[in-house]
Amino acid sequence: MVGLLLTVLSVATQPAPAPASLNPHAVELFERDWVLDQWARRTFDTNGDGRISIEEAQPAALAFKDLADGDGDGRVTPYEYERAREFILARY
Ligand SMILES: [Ca+2]
Ligand SMILES: [Ca+2]
Repeated sequence: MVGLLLTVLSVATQPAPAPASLNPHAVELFERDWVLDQWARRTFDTNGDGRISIEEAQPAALAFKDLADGDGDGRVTPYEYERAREFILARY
């Protein structure tokens, strides 16, 4: 009886697992490059704290990939990255 209660309690108090879809590396894209960071903060800093969090970096990284992947093969090459960076610098 006590054992069952303990089992129920330990299940109930376990922290919720982090969403599997979060990519912790997405945020590095913006920490590494101020041009991308500035661009991302305009649209994706949803809580307005001036920083791109891991959660906020997910849609931002997807949007950057859409913007940068000129030939649509699903990968951003260093060349495409530089072109996208120039585009952002010129436009934003
Ligand atoms: Ca934020
Ligand atoms: Ca590409």
